Amino acid sequence: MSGSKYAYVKGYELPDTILPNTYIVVRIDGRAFHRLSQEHSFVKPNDERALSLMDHAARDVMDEFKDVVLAFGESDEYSFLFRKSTAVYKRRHAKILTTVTSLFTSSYVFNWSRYLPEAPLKYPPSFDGRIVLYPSSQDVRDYFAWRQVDTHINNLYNTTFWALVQQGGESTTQAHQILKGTVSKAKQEILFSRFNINYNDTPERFRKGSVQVREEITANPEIDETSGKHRKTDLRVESRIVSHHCDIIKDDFWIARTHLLA
Ligand code: DGT
Ligand code: MG
Ligand code: MG
Ligand code: MG
Ligand code: MG
Repeated sequence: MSGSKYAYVKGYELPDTILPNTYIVVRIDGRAFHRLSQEHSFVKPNDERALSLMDHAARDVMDEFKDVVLAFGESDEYSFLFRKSTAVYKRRHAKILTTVTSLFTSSYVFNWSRYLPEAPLKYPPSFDGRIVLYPSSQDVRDYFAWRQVDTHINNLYNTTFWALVQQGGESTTQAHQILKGTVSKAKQEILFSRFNINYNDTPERFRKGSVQVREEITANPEIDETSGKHRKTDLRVESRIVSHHCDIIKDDFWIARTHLLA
């Protein structure tokens, strides 16, 4: 085809290579999930089935994209961190973004009925996606801290809001009014004094979001008797994806997993 007189049009396709040596974060977000969650009767404020489906789709992305070392999910969004030196798709922006977004979406649809068998899909859901580049490991840590703080703020608000409505008999307007301008402490106090709910005892999945980590494990770590070292040929580094609902703001998480930002 390249020799035809039409081939010049290929020249209109512009390169879109991402800067080298920068961390690539892909964030996808459900399009109009306010409506999707209503049309399919998601449990308020958190639907464990829908969140588990998001986690499943994220793991499918990580199974295909081995350079994704970490993913964080909350609500209808997921962020994927590629290792800094990734050469996936020669770091072509559109190729990475569109493939991750469409794979996530197709897995979400493909697995829907396993997680929400009682709520058949009424129409095809979709996700938007963006790529953000971060120059330093501190930026990456701050990015994930930003998302986890967001999880906390939204969840505390939603948990208190729906407790007021579902258990407290308040109208949604009244609940909005009660919570207007309240700080975290006041919301926790409402939960405790009115509903005997200790916020810190509510599920970690809801408070902290979902963290999928690629852990590297060395298979066959046999020691050579004469040299006392691992036999190189026997060494196979394998990775597996481990799910957590843990703090990723403090240092501990990152200190225990230095390979994520290496
Ligand atoms: P967008 O992203 O601009 O297309 O619009 P939305 O509607 O997706 O808005 P967004 O992403 O800011 O907020 C997520 C929506 O999804 C929000 O309305 C609540 C809903 N949602 C997410 N997870 C759950 C859940 O577990 N339970 C319920 N009931 N709703 C959820
Ligand atoms: Mg939005
Ligand atoms: Mg959304
Ligand atoms: Mg969202
Ligand atoms: Mg092709």
